[in-house]
Amino acid sequence: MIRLAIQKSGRLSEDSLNLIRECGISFLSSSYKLKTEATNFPLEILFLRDDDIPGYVQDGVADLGIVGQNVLVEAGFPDLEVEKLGFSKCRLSLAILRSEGYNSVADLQGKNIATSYPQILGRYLAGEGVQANLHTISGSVEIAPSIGLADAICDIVSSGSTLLGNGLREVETVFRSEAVLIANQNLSAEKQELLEQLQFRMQSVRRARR
Ligand code: PRT
Ligand code: ZN
Repeated sequence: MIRLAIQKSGRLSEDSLNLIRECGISFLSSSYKLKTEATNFPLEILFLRDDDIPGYVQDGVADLGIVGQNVLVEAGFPDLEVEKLGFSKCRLSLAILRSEGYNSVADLQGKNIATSYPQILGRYLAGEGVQANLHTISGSVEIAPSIGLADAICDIVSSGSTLLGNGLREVETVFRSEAVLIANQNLSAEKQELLEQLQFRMQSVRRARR
């Protein structure tokens, strides 16, 4: 039996469940249960907060997980990725108030930037030779500039309408993300075999969708 952690409720949940079903795996799911067992494949599914998934897979509490690369890389476990899944595509971008001028990332030198992604942003800015003050906040990052809490933000963007609605404009793409399958790095031979079967089915599903 192999154990897969997916997001309990959020932007990854439906596509994760659909992918498992399209792999021909059947299971009962109720919104109250935090785990379920497949009926026709030796798979147990755990439903968790997405932020907890990388750590659980790293520690072996779960063998496999489905999570956004943004969360995986921010958690510090990029090496757990085994398969790109092609959904939940988004980008992590820097944005400033629309009324502010902007030439290049060097303009952010010494500025206050609010973000939920201090690790990814810190590495990006270091690579650009820019020193800024990062303020880590866990949600509603987009409101920070308009209430004077920060000069800029770095947050997830997909359509861009949230930035627009908060008077912000995107000035740099810091990181591109999509959902990925992750795996513990010390799987038993038996679990490794189950992982390979799952990857084979996921690749077939993606080919059939194209
Ligand atoms: O409760 P839990 O901790 O499990 O969930 P969560 O609230 O932390 O995450 P959730 O469900 O919002 O997102 C899960 C994953 O979906 C993220 O980690 C990304 O990998 C991916 N994803 C894809 C997104 C978006 N698109 C997205 N648009 N995550 C967040 N957003 C936010 C964005 O920050 C903005 O505030 O949605 C808002 C709207 O975006 P626009 O640009 O379309 O307006
Ligand atoms: Zn989360």
